[in-house]
Amino acid sequence: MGENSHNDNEFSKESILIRAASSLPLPDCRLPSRPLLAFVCPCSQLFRSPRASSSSSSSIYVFIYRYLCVSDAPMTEKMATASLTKLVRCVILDLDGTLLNTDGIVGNVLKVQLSRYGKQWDGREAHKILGKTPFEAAAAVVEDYQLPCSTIEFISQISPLFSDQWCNIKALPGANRLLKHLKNHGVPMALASNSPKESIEAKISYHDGWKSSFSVIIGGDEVRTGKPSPDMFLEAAKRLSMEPSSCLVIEDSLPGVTAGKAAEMQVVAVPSLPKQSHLYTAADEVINSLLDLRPEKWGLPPFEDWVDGTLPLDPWYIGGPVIKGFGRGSKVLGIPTANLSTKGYSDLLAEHPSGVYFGWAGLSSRGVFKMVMSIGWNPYFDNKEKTIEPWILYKFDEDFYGEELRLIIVGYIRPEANFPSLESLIAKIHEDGEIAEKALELPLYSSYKNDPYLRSS
Ligand code: ADP
Ligand code: RBF
Ligand code: MG
Repeated sequence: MGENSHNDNEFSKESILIRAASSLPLPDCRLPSRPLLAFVCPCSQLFRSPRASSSSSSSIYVFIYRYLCVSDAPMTEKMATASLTKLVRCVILDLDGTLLNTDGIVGNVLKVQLSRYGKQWDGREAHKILGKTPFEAAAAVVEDYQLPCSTIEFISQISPLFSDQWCNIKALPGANRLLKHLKNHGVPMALASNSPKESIEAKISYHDGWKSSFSVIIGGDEVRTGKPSPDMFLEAAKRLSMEPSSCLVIEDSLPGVTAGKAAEMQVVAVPSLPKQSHLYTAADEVINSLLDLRPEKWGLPPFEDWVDGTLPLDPWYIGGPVIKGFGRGSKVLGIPTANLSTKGYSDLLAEHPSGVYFGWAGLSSRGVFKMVMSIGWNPYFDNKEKTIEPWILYKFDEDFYGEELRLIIVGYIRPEANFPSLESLIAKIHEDGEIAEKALELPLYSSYKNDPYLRSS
């Protein structure tokens, strides 16, 4: 094993576990040709999942290429200890904006009530109320819009409007998957929201299996001060009988992240508003959506549903005539994207996180083809609007602007990213193309090729 080898005795079982977990290659990381550490280990010591422990007699080879921090330097005791602090045993989740897509509903309610005062709700102010307690959020709106009523009066006006909407709130992409996964692996979960307990219970009652997923549910009315105070998370840890350092908090709002760090917990931020991730510097990790959560980074069991670099999704459908895109000459770069108008699809687009997806493309007079696409703001170009950029994995001799294009999106590959150069962006897009090309051969995805939606116009 050469100069980077280590004596097994230098590491406790716990530190082996975290380093084994963190050895999973992350996107964009180049692995050194030789592992930093290699050893044979019984499965029972390596994994916490009940399935692995039931086959405790088997051993596996573990090759450590990379530590949690990006470094080729040998791991010191201090670093091993730092890795250890990342191991968690339970998860505390926020509700609105983290598990539930409440942002649209909040906007709709405020739009309705402000119009009664002759005012117009401006969505750009959404960040001001995100993660606040209901009282603080209402007070901010009353003040910003100079409403001729008290905060309490305003709350009593909007409360029934909100209650009418609870049944319409959708789970955010990846929320059901995450809850099921953690529940199946026996990871204790708590729900901690600034909303009153009664509203939490009402909202989650529309989602099968949610209530029973949580050992603890804490509402803003059950603690003295809501987030950003750590009270709620500390109370959740106490009721779960866990140390704060064993808790992973998942939060979409800045007050929530502040609260989680103040409680000395590990915090993953999933910002619910676009282009905000740079503000979440306090979080231990910022991800784009729950689809990008890697539980193994925190010592929790990894998801088992990724297939050859792709995550199968419930399919969704979008179509229309091909329109002119940004005119950046993508065709010249070998990645033409047949843009679709986003008009009429604003709800669908808002529902799906930005990222790289793949599926099947039908062109009315040409047939059905494999397709890989990005949805989002193209961070490299920092677009102002969320767009759909489908690259059809076929070489056409001519353009087909105006033709009817039908897409079925069947899987997810990765979040959108920024790149240091156009060359590296193009290389990554080609890599996405290869992943999609191969995955679409799998029966799991290939069956959609025959869907009549792709052939009708
Ligand atoms: P724009 O800025 O208009 O999107 P692009 O350089 O991205 O221009 O070229 C996109 C156009 O190229 C599409 O609208 C389509 O007419 C044509 N085209 C040719 N081959 C392909 C392909 N394989 N995938 C997508 N579009 C293609
Ligand atoms: N743009 C980005 O800024 N970041 C990305 O990670 C990214 N990924 C893409 C993946 C695929 C498969 C495709 C087709 C496009 C992607 N784009 C991305 C968008 C690309 O910048 C855009 O299509 C071209 O610049 C044309 O406008
Ligand atoms: Mg294009």
